[in-house]
Amino acid sequence: MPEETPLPLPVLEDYDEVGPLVGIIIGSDSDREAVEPAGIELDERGISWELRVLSAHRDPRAVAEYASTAALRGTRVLIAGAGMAAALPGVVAAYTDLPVIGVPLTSSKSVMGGLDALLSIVQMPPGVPVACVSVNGARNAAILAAKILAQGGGYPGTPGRPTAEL
Ligand code: RP5
Repeated sequence: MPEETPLPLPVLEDYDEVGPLVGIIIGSDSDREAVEPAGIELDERGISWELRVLSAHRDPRAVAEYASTAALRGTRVLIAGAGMAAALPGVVAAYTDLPVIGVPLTSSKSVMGGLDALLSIVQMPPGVPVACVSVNGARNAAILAAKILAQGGGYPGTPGRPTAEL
């Protein structure tokens, strides 16, 4: 029998084949500083992570590709931070079965210090849940991600850590 060649998955071209345990997505470069505490917290816990800037409004196709392939790469939890009409966590949740933690962020154009983003993230319709931490609560998002990972024995080196099957 001829050796089977895996089918190419063009959407994965930009990403490492095996992803980190946690994927952090933000809607804009201007959100970077606000989610830094999440990266610091995950580093301190020895949990692998990556950060992507992908806007639900400006580049919805890239968001769909990233979210729909994250589990395939072995990622176990997604954190999505955005400000203003923060559709990002909800759109990510629409494309994956992974748990999604939304972080409402304050931006220079926020209404009431981020209330706009808080409501956009927390008011998901029934059937598409997004966990929501406080406004600018990136550190809590990382701690929650760690707790979710601990339930499945998903820390690096733990037997059962999923690997990508491409
Ligand atoms: C949201 O709009 C982003 O998450 C950001 O918080 C906000 C403003 O984005 P920029 O205009 O700074 O790119 O989509």
